[in-house]
Amino acid sequence: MSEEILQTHKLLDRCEAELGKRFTVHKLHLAPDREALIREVAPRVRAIAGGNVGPELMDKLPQLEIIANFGVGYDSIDTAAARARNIRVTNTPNVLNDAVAEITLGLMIALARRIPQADQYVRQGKWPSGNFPLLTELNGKTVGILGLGRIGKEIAVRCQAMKMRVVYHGRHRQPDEPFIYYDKLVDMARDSDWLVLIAPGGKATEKIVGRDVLEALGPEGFLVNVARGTLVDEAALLELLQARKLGGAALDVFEKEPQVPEGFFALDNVVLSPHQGSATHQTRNKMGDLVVANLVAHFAGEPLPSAVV
Ligand code: NAP
Ligand code: 8YV
Repeated sequence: MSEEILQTHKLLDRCEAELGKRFTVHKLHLAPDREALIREVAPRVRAIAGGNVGPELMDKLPQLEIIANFGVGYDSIDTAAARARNIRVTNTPNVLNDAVAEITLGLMIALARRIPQADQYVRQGKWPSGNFPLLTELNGKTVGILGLGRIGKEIAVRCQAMKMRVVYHGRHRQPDEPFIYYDKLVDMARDSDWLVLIAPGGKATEKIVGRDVLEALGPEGFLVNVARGTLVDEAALLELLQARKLGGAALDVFEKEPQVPEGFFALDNVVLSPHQGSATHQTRNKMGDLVVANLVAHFAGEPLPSAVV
């Protein structure tokens, strides 16, 4: 009999096929009665594939040994609760660094040159009545990166290719990095033209980008959030964008996504993206492969490829 696992949400076809080859997979997201399914499989399920797992679900699955998160960010998993219950947690690091770094530069150029708005300008037949306005460039500007980690470093390399000056903030200075380190985020925002967020979500970074940081970035400054919506005081962000006290923002993540405050929709100094950071076939398939690899390693009693707990 193959091991029984619980899948919490839709995963990629290849990942689901590989899981199905090796395990008996119970799909919570397809269950007409989720609680009934959980009660029925609780005596046998030893693993979860997906995300959004808190102590309530952990306590309903007494045999649970491992949660294989689909994503590098695991803020949707209560890791303290998992640790307390000797449940392992894995994520999908590195395989998505390039995809996220690429969209970050794409969002920066789209915002600097208002590409979505320019596209609409042409589609609405406005060009014959006049040229689209002159805008700004990345080269020669300073970009401050909040979170010079696996993805942040890939973003830094690409910003350098754009002839930008890179500086960074995090809890620790990284002596091997050639960039200037700021121990205060508000100081980095003041000295930067662009502020790129790529640090983890969760309590420790909740609203770390508050009104003070946004005001320090200022009317010529641009915010790019490819981390988590929870890092930003979204109400203050919207207000400052509407008041033109912040130059612009490119947002791939939101506080209550997929709900997005409608106030952003009418703004021409904003580029909006529906959490597309890793949304490519090759990257999502690699993320799925890592979910499978962690579960296979666990049940084989081998070291986990990417454990966080
Ligand atoms: P990582 O390698 O762990 O890097 C995280 C960086 O954030 C580190 O440099 C760390 O530096 C800094 N950091 C951590 N906690 C901090 C805090 N409390 N205050 C300030 N800085 C802090 O992670 P990664 O693989 O690059 O991924 C980063 C995040 O990107 C993920 O957690 C996820 O939320 C997000 N992400 C989004 C997408 C998307 O689709 N938009 C896709 C993938 C990932 P210090 O240790 O020095 O503080
Ligand atoms: C995923 C992400 O899209 O890896 C992350 O942390 O934010 C994205 O790669 C997201 O986790 C959805 O599963």
